[in-house]
Amino acid sequence: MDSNDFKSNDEITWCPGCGDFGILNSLKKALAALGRPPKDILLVSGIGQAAKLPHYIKANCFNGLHGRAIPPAVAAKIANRDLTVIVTTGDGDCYGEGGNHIMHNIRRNVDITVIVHNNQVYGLTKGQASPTTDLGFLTKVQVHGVVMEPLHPLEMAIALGCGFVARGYSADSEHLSWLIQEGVKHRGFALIDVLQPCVTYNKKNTYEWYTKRVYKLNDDASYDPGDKYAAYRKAAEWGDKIPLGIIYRAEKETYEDRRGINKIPPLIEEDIKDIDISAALKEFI
Ligand SMILES: Cc1ncc(C[n+]2csc(CCOP(=O)(O)OP(=O)(O)O)c2C)c(N)n1
Repeated sequence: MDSNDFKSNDEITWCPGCGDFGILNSLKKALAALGRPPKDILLVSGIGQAAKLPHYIKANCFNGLHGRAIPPAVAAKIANRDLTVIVTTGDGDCYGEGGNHIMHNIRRNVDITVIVHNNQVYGLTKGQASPTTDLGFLTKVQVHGVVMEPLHPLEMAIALGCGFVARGYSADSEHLSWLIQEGVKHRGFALIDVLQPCVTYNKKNTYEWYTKRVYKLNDDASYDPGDKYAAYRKAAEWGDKIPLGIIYRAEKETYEDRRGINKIPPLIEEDIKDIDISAALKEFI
């Protein structure tokens, strides 16, 4: 398989140069390398520029409400565990409106992969501050600068017990594709936060700004992603140097293990022909 097996015919409506293109290409490469056909893949998103990504890949797609991508992804995985379920979401969608869902689904630990396109703004709605926007950043709404401290998603995920916490960069497609493959192979909830320049609304954290600072953590054999406290310190590193890679990894029991779900046939295989739904139909139609 190659990336072309996942090509969709939808017209792409992102700005030229948007970091979302790098994430799209990396995901297609990763899916090709994983070798699963489009019928076995479900991409789930909410609303935003990032959330348009599933339209641009040939696979199953569920495009729901703003901030609510994770709940249907979790439900779909539990009902049909043979699917590879991947969420593509923005920093606003995932950490803002969907903040509750990411927190508690990290705790639930269903086997899905969440890719956050972190451009540090609300791109679709024209550049307002998101939870990851830097303190003091000026926008057309935050005209005196952002007054709230930014949320640190990797530190949050490690503190919540997420078993796979990684950071990618949209301009390093080979590396991001590898991270996505590792995230999908991980059993349990995997979070991949991707640094994604927004060429229209974030003139601060540009390609130039990131490219000068990022370095690859997993090139350093002495770094142990299994050491939670070292990982927490790494996740907090931000400034002249910004680490990319698998920051924290731990094998854990999943929700499916704890509930014994893997031992019974998936919901999708249940025979529903004898279930009488006439009363429900009468009430709601
Ligand atoms: C319930 C609800 N609240 C707000 C909106 C408006 N809205 C749509 S997308 C969005 C933010 C998108 O930002 P982000 O998730 O960071 O994605 P990006 O567009 O930057 O990729 C907002 C506030 C909405 N559609 N629904």
